[in-house]
Amino acid sequence: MRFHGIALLTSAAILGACGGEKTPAADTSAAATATTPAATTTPTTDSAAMAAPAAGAATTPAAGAVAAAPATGKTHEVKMTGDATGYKFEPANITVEEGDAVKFIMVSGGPHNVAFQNVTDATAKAQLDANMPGQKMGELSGPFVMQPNEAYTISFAKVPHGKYDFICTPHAAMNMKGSVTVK
Ligand SMILES: [Cu+2]
Repeated sequence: MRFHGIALLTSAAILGACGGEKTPAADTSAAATATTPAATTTPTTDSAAMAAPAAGAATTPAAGAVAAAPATGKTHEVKMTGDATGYKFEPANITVEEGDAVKFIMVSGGPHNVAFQNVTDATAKAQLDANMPGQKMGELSGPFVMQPNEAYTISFAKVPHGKYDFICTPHAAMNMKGSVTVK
């Protein structure tokens, strides 16, 4: 799934190219609101490059032709903690029904995130990625959750049965990881 990488790159290009202007972009998606650090970049004259990626950025969720599937079942809670005893997801390994959601709650020691690893099945990868909201850091890699009680919820609707391993990117070296098994 190269589209997301391209979309991110083009989003950055848009911000870089248009950073000095106040022209409202056509897309009002999270991509436009979440990233502001490029404002210092000098505007360029490459208007053609601005127009094309704008359309791509606006349709990012549909790039893989997979729509997010809202949860239809129960919501399971997983705490994300970090303190003197270590960094962990609690519980680290859970089993859910297809259609359930998992709500990852920031408790301490953030920022944390949820980044799925080694998802090889293309269908699973596309649906899971589509079901991950917000300004992702990359494919299957959720945004940082910073504040206590802030949460990040992922629907497992239409996600194929299987075991999905994930890590917390900032704390991967501290072995902060877990799994969701969809049965
Ligand atoms: Cu973490």
